[in-house]
Amino acid sequence: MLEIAQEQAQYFMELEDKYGAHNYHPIPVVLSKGKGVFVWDVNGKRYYDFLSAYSAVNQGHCHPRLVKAMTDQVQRLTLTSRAFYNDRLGLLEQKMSEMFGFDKVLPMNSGAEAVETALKLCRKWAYKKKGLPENQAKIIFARNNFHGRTLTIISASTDPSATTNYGPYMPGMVLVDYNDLESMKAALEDEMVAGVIIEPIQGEAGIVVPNDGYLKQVRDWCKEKNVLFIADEVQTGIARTGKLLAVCGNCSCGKKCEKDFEIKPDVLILGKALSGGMMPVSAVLANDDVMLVIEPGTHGSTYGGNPLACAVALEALNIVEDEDLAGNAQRLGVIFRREMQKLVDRSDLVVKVRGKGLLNALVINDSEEGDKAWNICVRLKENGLLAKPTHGNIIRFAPPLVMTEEQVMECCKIITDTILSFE
Ligand code: IF1
Repeated sequence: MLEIAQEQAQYFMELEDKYGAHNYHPIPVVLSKGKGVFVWDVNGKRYYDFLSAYSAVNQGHCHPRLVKAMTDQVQRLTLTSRAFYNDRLGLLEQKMSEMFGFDKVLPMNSGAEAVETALKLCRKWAYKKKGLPENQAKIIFARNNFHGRTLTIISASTDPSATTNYGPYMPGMVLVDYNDLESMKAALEDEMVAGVIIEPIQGEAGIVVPNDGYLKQVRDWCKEKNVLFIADEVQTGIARTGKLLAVCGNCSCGKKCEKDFEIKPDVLILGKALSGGMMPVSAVLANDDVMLVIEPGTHGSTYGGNPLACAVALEALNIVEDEDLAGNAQRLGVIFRREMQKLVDRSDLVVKVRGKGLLNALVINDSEEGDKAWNICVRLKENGLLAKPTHGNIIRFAPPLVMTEEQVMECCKIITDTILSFE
């Protein structure tokens, strides 16, 4: 039995290897079904999903309300292009405007496209409003950033695996150290700076949470210097960090509450969980003084704002509110880090747990081998829990936000037992 099962998984892995580009190195598991916090492989083995497709499936796999919204809409109208109006786009824009507190919404598809859109918006604003000379605008990025895979975006990447042999690169990018106010202050002295783009928590860098007050200070300096503060919340947004947005204040209500935005960005970028894992839906939000610098015909996308995407995204956001996913992420995140701290105290293999809400990471001590985190993830898989290493020795833990306390406790036990089994 077991042999047949392994053969079946092997078949699909070899198929991808033979016919697919080799741009990934996946954990050896072949998934075929998902429901809530669980996924199943082709042999019917069940796993807790602690990646959530990099935080795209915050609402849980195949949420019944999303399945319904999608199947209803897919039978009515899916794509019109933006050459015409449709009866879903305005409803989503209104919902997002009210929920996140911005005048306007510009819909795109992938996260990278939304980041590109925000960068274009920033440059255009710099020329039309700030009065910078033509082609001189610069945008500040933090080192170890991850904003996507396009040529423009990787031009600001400091990760050689993202950039090597992909040049020439886009000019106009300035790099500063993340979480370092000194280098940010110095960079903002350049009068050609139009914007600062930042992840409120750096994801790919290994769930790096900045010091309290860092983002607020950067935000204040941006205002002072008439520079746009652009928050890339593609990964941190939509309840993941225990708040509707990572830049919110301490409230966990998951609803619009402008007074509780610790900092309000000039430009907000969302993606991933905006569709709850159904399809690529992303968006850029800004107020009129910024967004209206883009005129008809100067930016767009065939699929951006399509009625299917809008119907799905509208329901995905309603679920976040109705099920208080922000509150749940906040509550369960505290429990997860408490339990993992016990493991850190017990095991020499784990150096640290860090994160916010249900976006957390364990830092593995891999001074001898270098592939410890990978081996731990493979054994976690065998023990029924899927996670992925990032940056060699860091394991990211980001389950769907529809988890229960009982399930979190069970998962903490799986992680603890698995790591202790290495000693
Ligand atoms: C891959 C990481 C996560 C993002 C932020 C924009 C985008 C992303 C903050 C682009 C995308 C992804 C893409 C995914 C791996 C992944 C990732 F490990 F690389 F860092 F989530 F943590 N801004 N992040 O995190 O969005 O165009 O992909 O829709 O396989 O490249 P996208």
